[in-house]
Amino acid sequence: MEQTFIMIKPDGVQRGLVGEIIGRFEKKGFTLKGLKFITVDQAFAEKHYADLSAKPFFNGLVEYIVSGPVVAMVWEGKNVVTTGRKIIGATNPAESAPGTIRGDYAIDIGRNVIHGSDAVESARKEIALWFPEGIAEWRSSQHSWIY
Ligand code: RTP
Repeated sequence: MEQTFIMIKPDGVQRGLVGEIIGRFEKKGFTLKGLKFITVDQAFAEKHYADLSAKPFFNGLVEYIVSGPVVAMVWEGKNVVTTGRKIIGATNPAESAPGTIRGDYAIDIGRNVIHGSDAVESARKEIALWFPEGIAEWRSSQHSWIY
């Protein structure tokens, strides 16, 4: 089953949006497979955003991500990468549709509340980076009928 990596960024945590954001993924029907509350250091943030290292906003982005705790999560379900990005909304909140997380709760691209993997392959890499210890096991198969 497809998995994606979702992170509530420091502004999302500080603004008290954790419950709201988790609720949206839960109510959609996706399955929570991993969750941790963590403050990362600069080297880790640079690794997570390595693909963007040449961008002019890279240093500011890293500074933002290390500025406080984030909620790192693994969500699972059919098409969860693409659908997760739809739930999150466009990168720039000025272009995110109302009803999306960024459309409802963000204004600036540099403080856009949440991250979601942009492809199955990047999700795999990000989950390995953020959850090297592995993720929780759902021992019962009873939840399979929910989805
Ligand atoms: P994310 O990785 O956080 O889900 O964002 P994304 O794929 O939608 O966007 P991406 O282009 O990968 O950019 C990653 C994050 O960098 C910040 N950003 N700032 N100041 C700027 O012009 C600018 N552009 C991007 C945003 O926080 C964006 O989510």
